[in-house]
Amino acid sequence: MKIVHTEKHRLRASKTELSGGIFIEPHESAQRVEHIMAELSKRHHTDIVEPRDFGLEPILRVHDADYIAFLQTCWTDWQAEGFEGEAIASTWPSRRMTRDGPPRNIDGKIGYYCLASETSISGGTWEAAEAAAQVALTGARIIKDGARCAFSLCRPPGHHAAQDMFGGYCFLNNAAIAAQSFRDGGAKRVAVLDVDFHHGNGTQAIFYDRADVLFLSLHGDPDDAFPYFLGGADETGSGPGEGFNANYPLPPGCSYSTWVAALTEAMDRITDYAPDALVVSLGVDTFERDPISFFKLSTDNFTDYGRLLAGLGVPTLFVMEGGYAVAEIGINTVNVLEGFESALP
Ligand code: 6XA
Ligand code: ZN
Repeated sequence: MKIVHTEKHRLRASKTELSGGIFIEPHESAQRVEHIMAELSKRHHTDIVEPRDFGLEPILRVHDADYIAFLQTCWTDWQAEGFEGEAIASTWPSRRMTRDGPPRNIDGKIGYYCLASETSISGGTWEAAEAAAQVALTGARIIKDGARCAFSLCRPPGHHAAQDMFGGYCFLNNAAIAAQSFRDGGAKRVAVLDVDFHHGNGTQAIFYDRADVLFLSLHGDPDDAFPYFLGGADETGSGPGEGFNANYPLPPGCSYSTWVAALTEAMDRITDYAPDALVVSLGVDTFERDPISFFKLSTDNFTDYGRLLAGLGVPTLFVMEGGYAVAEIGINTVNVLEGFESALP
């Protein structure tokens, strides 16, 4: 399968993550991609292509123009304010704070566009995020041109980013941008299946009132896991999108047999929907030794569910999301891709 990759991911080189009340080295690091690339090479996956440049237009099909302008200028505005560290939100339009729209001051503005404060913005963040969106769009184009599958090795990840919000290590919603590009390229129905440990709140928000994109997510129960404030089983879509959103919240310690039972239900929904294309938000933080998650998938389980996904018989774009057990991230990711390819007819 073709793999889309760019070294521009390195421009996302934030030094800090707010975690448990202290600043730590970010879990979401360039090393993640290095390990995936090394494993791909070790297992002779050599069909690696650079992204094409589709410009901003397909990104603006998903994200608001004022949000994009904020991402482009945040770091310069933050520095101009005289702040010493990386740009981090500390004030939000929370309950009972009713003033609408972004404030002028960057310290207020960043809170307006932010959903979680672990994620800082620093020099190069916008450039890397924009490149990751092009990686996703290039993967979608490869499939539109007739390939059965492709892997967009996006970094930074995307599924927490909504129309006008960043956080959870995400800035632009790569999977949603790819799904929208399938629609704009003529696909009638597109499914997005999110197998990352965390709920894809951004993707859900983007497509929540639409019937042309079915969103399904298997994730840690939001009562126990980030992003906490979305991802319940009762969120089924709204208006014309009613019935086209499906969440499978799963408990701490979730075993592969429980997880794959939910996957099978989600896959049945996809089969009934009969999409022209499938985008898989591929996070491997479901791994048993992931440092920030609580599912119990083993390395072999990734191969197994890769095989199952091929059985859907739908052109499939894999888009990289999370996974922080760095030593095993390559093995687990490539296992999904190889499992999938091995089961193609
Ligand atoms: C830290 C949790 C961020 C989760 C990032 C992730 N507050 N999302 O892996 O899929
Ligand atoms: Zn995740």
